[in-house]
Amino acid sequence: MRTILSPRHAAHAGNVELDAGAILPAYEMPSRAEIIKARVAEVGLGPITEPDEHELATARKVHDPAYLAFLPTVWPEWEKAGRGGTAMPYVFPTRGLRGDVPPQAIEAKLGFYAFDGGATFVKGTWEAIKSSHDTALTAAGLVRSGEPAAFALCRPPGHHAGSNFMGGYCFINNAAVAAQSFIDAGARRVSVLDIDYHHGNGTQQIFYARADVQVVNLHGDPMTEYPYFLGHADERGEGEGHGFNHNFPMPAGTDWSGWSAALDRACDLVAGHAPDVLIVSLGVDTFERDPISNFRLSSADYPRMGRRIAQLGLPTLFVMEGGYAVDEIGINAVGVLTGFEEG
Ligand code: OKP
Ligand code: ZN
Repeated sequence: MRTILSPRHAAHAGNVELDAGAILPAYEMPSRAEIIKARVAEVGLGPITEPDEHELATARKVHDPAYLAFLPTVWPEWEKAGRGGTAMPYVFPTRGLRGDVPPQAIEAKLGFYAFDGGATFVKGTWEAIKSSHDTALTAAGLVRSGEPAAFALCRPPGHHAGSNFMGGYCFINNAAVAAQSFIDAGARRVSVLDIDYHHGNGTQQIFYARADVQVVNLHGDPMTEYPYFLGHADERGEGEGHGFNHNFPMPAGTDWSGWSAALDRACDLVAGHAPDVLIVSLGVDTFERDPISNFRLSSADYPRMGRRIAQLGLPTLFVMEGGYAVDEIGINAVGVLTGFEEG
């Protein structure tokens, strides 16, 4: 299968994050994408090409246009306010505050459009966000034009970004934009299977009231795992979307036996939806040595995962999400794809 990757992802670099009492280099770093790219080349998965530029028109159907318009203004406004370093949200309109009045100060706008401090900006962040969005849409175009599968090597990731908020290293929800692009091109049903360690709260929120895009999530139990405030098993969708959202929260320490049982159930749900296309939100932070996660999958499990997904027999778009064990991220992410191709 073809891999789409933009060199512009690397403009999002040098940012820091708050982590357990310290300010550290962000875990979501450029080497992640470069190491996956090198592994794609090493195993000969297929050609690696750059994305085409895409308008934000499709993104405006899954994100608030005012939110999308805010993203490119962050760094210029931050600089204009005399600041440098990393622009980061730190004050939020939680319960008891006004969440309905967009403020003017840049530090206030950052919090207005965020649910955590993990969506950080440096000078090149918007360029990288846009390139990641373009990557998802270009790879989706390959699948639309008949490729059985494609790999959108997106960076930054997207699954925590909702209709009008960023968070968890995510800004534009690349998988959601891709899903919308398939619907716009005539797909009647799409499934998003999110196998990142963290619940894809943004994807769930965007499609929660919709029956056309089914969202199935396998993840660490939000009682103890980020993003904490969404991802429970009783969240089934609302209105027309009721029954089209499925969560499989699992305890810390889950290994292949528990995880693969959930994957089997998730795949049965996807098959039941009979989608025209499957989008896999591919995170490999389920790995036993991931520095911020608590599952126990081994490198040998990733090809198994790919083979199970291939059994669905669906046109499939893989969209890169998380994975922070950088040394093994190439082996693990590409392992899913080679397993898929072996079927
Ligand atoms: C993004 B994706 C470390 C704690 C975790 C946010 C995790 C975001 C994960 N500072 N903070 O789903 O892989
Ligand atoms: Zn994750």
